[in-house]
Amino acid sequence: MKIDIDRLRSDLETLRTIGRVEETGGVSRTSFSPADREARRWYLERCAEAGLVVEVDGLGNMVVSAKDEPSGAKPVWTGSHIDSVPDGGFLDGALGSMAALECLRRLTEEKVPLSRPVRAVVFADEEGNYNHLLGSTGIAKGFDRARLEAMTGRDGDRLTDRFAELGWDLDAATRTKVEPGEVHAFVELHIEQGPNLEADGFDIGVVTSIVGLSGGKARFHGSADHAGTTPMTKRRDALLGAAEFLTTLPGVAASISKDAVATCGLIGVEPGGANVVPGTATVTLDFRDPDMGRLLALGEAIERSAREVAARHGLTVTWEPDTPVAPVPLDQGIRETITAAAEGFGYRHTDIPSGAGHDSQNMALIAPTAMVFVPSKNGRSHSPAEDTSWEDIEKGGNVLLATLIELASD
Ligand code: HGY
Ligand code: MN
Ligand code: MN
Ligand code: MN
Repeated sequence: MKIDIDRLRSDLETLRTIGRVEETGGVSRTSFSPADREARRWYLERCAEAGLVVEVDGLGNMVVSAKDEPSGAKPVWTGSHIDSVPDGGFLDGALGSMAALECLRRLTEEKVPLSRPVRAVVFADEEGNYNHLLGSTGIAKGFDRARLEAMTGRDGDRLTDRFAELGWDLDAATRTKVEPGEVHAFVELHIEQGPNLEADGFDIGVVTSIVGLSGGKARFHGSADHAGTTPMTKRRDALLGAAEFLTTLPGVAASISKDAVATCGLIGVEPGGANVVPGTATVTLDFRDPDMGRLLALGEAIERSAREVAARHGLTVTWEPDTPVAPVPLDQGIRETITAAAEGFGYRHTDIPSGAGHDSQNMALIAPTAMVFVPSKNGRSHSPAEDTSWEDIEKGGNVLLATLIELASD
């Protein structure tokens, strides 16, 4: 049995128009933005058209079921996210979300006899406008009210204000946790977002493990002063300190491991005027390593470097760490099921680790979890240049469908 690639393609091409950036051809659907909300409404309509039932939890995670699903047995979940980074690509998350829906439609229309329900899921705020992997963290670990109230987005807006606009109840957002054992298995289809599958001519990647990731904000505090009258020797320029700190990051990462990476993707300067010496500079950090011990060491080394540089510049620094998301090995049994599915179709496959973060690493905390990758053209992602051939998308969808049938048949 195969997916309907024309229908999946049409869905992906329609979703691509929601939040489309005309100048670049990219997609801006940061979570809970007007574009993301429109995409959610569109997704709900697609589910309704297919006669499927959607449950939305307090964080906006959407879980889709068939009306006449088998009762009693724990469900198999599959899915991804439809939010995007600013000016990102049209496949990151969208592929796994729409392929999940396509698989559920195929299983329903073919009335495939299964012993377990298969459910399609769309996780909220995977890209971390407010919190990296927000929705799946809510499912795997849950959030308390204080954590949610403290969350701000890239525009400095508060998550609680977004929820108020949507009419969503913050208490419900603290009740999203799913207990281990409630989900029988989870599988996510995703683009590789790196160059390896394409370079080596593979159709399918069977993901072995997902990188550990963490982050935080370093806030440098100096003194806001007049840009014309304050001598260079008398300044406490917060941005100069932050800038020097950022130049230490490649060395700090290299001191931890060859796989460690650290990125600053957002800088905020206050008060923020061309003729004002910056009083405060805030830099975001995203850092990753495949090993948990090294990930924690990387966070400590980054904080140490920020403090050393701040001291040299006569600044103080406050470090606001994110909660680290541990690296996870993916489930051996499901990996074998995916491999067998790829072989059944005659697709070239290989085992591959993931350097990107995914909701799967949270799902792995509560259910046996695995991932299927398809090649990314030139390895590009988090960019409008992100692309994958429709042939490869079809292959990924077929492998996902065969894997779900197998997992829901035991
Ligand atoms: O940032 C990431 O790794 C992912 O795309 N959320
Ligand atoms: Mn992404
Ligand atoms: Mn993604
Ligand atoms: Mn003046």
